Formats: sequence, C-alpha cells, structure tokens
Amino acid sequence: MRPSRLMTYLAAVTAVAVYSLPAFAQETLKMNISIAQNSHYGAAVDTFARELEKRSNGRFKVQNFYSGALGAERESIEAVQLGTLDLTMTSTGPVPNFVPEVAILDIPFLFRDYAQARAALDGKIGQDMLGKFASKNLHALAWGENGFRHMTNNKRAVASPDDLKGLKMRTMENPVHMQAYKAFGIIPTPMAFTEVFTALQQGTVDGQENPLSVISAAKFVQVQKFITLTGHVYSPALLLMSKTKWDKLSAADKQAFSESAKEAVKANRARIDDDERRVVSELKAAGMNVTENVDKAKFQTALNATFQDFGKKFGQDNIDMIRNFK
Ligand code: EAX
Repeated sequence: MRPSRLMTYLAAVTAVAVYSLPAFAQETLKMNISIAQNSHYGAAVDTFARELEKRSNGRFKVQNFYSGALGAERESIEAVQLGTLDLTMTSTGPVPNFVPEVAILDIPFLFRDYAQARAALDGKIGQDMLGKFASKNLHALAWGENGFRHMTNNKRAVASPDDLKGLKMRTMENPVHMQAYKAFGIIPTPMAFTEVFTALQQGTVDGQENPLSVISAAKFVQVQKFITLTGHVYSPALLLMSKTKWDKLSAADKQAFSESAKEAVKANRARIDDDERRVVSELKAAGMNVTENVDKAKFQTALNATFQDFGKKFGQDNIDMIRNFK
C-alpha cells in the first residue's frame, strides 16, 4: 500500500525538524562583572568562556557582560542567587551580606603578600570558606583575586594615617572596611563601584581605595590626583555560579566548569602580576602624585583598637591562623 501523501509529507517535515536541531543541546550562560573587559576580571571571564566552550565541546557558551552592564556586584550576587544571572566575578566587598563568615578575609593587613594570600585561598582555609556558599544557593567555583588596595584622593598627599583624617572616601559596602577606615578618621561613604567614577568626578567623595588593577581599568587617574601605596587590604575575588544551575550539571560538566574556573584564575592573577609591574609608572607618567614606601606599621598601629574588636568578632585564633599561614 502506497503511503498516503500526508504520511510522506509528515515524514519529510519530521526529517527536516530533526536534522535542523543541533547535534547536541547548547546553552548560553550570562556572566557579569563590575569593571571593564580590559582588566584582571575581564581576563578571567574571557578565559573562562573560552575554556568552557572548548572543554564542553561547544555545549556551553558564556556571554560576558562588563562594566556592570547587568548591575553592580551586590545586585549581581543577588541575581545569581535568584537564578536570573548564571555567573558573576566579584570582589568580596558585598559578600559579607550573603556569607558573613567571608568578612574575616577583608580585615586590613591580614595577608603579607600575594604569594601568601593565594596559597591560603587555594589551600584548606580558602577551600573550606568556598563551602559556605552552598547554603545561600550560590556555588563558589574558585577564589580569584582583586589585589592589594591603595588609597587615592583629590585633597592631599597621604604619608601617614593622620593625613586621612576628614577625607570623605568611597568604600565598598563592606562592614569590616568601613569600621577600619573610620578608625583612620576617614568618613566612609559606601556605594556600588559603578557609581564611583562619577562621584569622584563631581566631588561627591574626595577619594576611594582600590587595587592598581582596578584604578587602571577604571581610569581613575582622570579624576584622582594623589595615590598612596598603602596596600592596606588584600581584596579577594570570587567566581560565583547559580547553585541551581550547578546542581543540574553532570559530573563531567561540573569538572569542565571547575577546570575552566582554574584557568580563569590563572589568567586573572597573571594580569594582576603584570599590572603590579606596570601601573605605578603609568600613573606617574599621567601626572598622579604617588606616595610610595609607606610606613605600613603606622597604619597598622592606628588600627590596634579595631583589631582587638575584630579578634572578638571573628575569634583571634581564626585571624592568627590566617595571618600566620605559611
Ligand atoms: O571588584 O567595588 C570595588 O571597589 C571593587 O574593588 C571593584 O568593584 C572590583
């Protein structure tokens, strides 16, 4: 019996439909960062996207958004928690609002240098901390890095803590930073990073503090006259993913995401190492007044009472364990 015309037609339509589907299901994820693509975070998220597409044979693509296009860091973390954003790379600035335990890492002068900070975060101290995100519907893929933070302002050169007194400085929305900066005599003004350039330009705040990588990427040299290389805080960063999305991944895909995150952090840290070698000379060449060789002991002494309080808040043993990490 000859198949009816209808059967022939349906067979043809089905064949076209089946062959027009990609050979595999493909998903495009959205990732957002607060700073420009040409930055230590941009290097990380672009590497992540490249590595994940390669390691998943094209099944996962990442659409990266830069300069806070999809929101500032706090909003991005909230969106990842809700599942309206798949991934973000963020400093730990707003993180204590979501995972309070992480705030211990924001204590000034906690780490002595990059090598110590990276080893501590890549080791048990940092890995245990990553485990605390799951209960907040966040999967922390890896510790990245923002860098050692320095003070910039438009009023005066800062050589000692006394010079900070009365300066209205933008801070991250971070309780540990704000408490410490108040002890310096700073008037802390918390705001999202996406508002900082304009606030500096309009004089709403006198200054801000950020790592060289951020100061360079955000072109703060255009709106700030003085920088002091205080290195007062080591600022970690995080690659965060929706836990709902993470939980749906196969074991093989989880491995692809984790390995891609590792490659992203390598690119992130390499860019910071390069910025640390390059940016101070660039700031000087652009006419910025740079105070180097700062007596950090003076800044630490100014925080003695605050350190006592942090010891009570976080447990002095916990702080010492991190500070003395070899
Ligand atoms: O994460 O808000 C800040 O000052 C951060 O250092 C910046 O968003 C990069």
